Amino acid sequence: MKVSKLWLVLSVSLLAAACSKQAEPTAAAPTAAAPVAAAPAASTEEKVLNVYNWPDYIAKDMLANFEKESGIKVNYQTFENNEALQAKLVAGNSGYDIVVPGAVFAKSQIEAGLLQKLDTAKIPNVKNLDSDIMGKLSKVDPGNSHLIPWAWSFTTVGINTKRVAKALGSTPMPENAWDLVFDAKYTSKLKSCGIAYLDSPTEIMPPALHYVGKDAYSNAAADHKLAADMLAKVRPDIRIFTSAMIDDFASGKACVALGWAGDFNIAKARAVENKSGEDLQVLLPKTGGLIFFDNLAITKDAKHPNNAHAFIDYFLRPDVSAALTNELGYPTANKASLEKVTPETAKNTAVFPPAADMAKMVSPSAFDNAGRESLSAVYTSFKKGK
Ligand code: N2P
Repeated sequence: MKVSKLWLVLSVSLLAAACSKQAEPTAAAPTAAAPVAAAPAASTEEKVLNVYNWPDYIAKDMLANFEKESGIKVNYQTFENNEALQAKLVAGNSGYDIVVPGAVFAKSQIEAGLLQKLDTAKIPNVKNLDSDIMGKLSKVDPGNSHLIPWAWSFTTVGINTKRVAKALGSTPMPENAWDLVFDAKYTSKLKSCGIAYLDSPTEIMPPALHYVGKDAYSNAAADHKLAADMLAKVRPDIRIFTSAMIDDFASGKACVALGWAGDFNIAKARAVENKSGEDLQVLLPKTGGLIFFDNLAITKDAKHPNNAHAFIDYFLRPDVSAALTNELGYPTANKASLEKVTPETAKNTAVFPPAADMAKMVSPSAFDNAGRESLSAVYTSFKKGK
C-alpha cells in the first residue's frame, strides 16, 4: 500500500473511532485492548463486584469502562483511613470483594488470613508491574502473593502560598517544612488561616515520630509519648481533622495541611478548575516525606473472586493505570503505564519526586498490634486535647 493510501485508510478509521466516541462520551478509553481476562468459572459467578477504596482515588471513567466491557456491575464504596478498613475486615462478612489497604496494615492482614491468595494465572497483566517495586513490596507480602499495588505517594506538607505568607508575616518560611505543622512557633501564626491534619493514628503518628527523631514506625510506647508531647503543644492550633481535605485545601479554608501529596495534586488541579485564585504548593520537608503504598487485595470471604481478578487485570492495563496518574497525580507501580503518562505529569515532582528527594523519603513499614494500640490511645488523647 502506498503511503498516501495508507494515510487515507488511517484517517478514515481514526475519524470513525472519533465519531463513535462522541456518541458514547462516558466510555472513552480502551478500544483495541484485549478482552477482560475472565476464568472459565467466571460464567457461574454473579456479574457483580463490590469494591472498597479510598475517596478520590480512581480515574473518572474506569468503572464505567470496566462495566461496559466486562458486563460486571461494580458497587463502589469508600473509607477514609486504614483503621476503618481494618475494622471491617476483622469483623468479617464485609461484603467487599476488593479492598485497598495501605502496606502499613496489609502485612498483619495477610498474616491474620483476612486476605486471600491471588491467582496470578488470572492476572496476565502482572507482567506490567515494576519488578523493583514488587521486590520491595515482598517485605510486606512475601512472594507477592496477596497484593497488587494500586498507587503510591508520600505524606507531606501542602501550603497555600499567599495565605501562608500573609499569616507568617515577618517570620520567614522554615528550612524544614514539617515545622509548619509541628512547631508552635509556626502553628500559632498559621492557625489564623487554618491548619488541617489527616485524621488517623497511623497517618499522624509516623510523621510526628519522624519529626522528633524517632523511627516513624516505632512500636515503643516511650517514643509514642515523645511524639505526643510534641503534638500536645500544637494541638490548640489545629482546626481541621479529616482524611478528605481536598476541597478545604482547594478552596482556601485550610492554608496548611499535613496530608498526601497525591491529594494536594488533586486540590491544585481543582483550584485551577474552579478559578479560585488559590495558589497551592506541595512541599517536601528537608528530612523527607513518608512514602505510602496502597494495594488491591481480595478479601478472604469474597463472593466474586473471579470478577475481582478480572478487575485487577483490567486496572493493570497500561492505559488504565496511566489514567489514574494523569488525572489524579498518583503514580502506580505499573511500569508499562509510564509511556502513557503525559509529559506534564511526568515532570511534576509532586507526582514523581526526583531521585535525590526519593532518597530522603521514609520507606513504608508496619506496626505490630501492640504498637497500633498504643498509637491509637496516644492519638485519641491528642485529638481530645488531653
Ligand atoms: C485518597 C488517597 C488515599 C491515599 N485520595 C492514602 N493512603
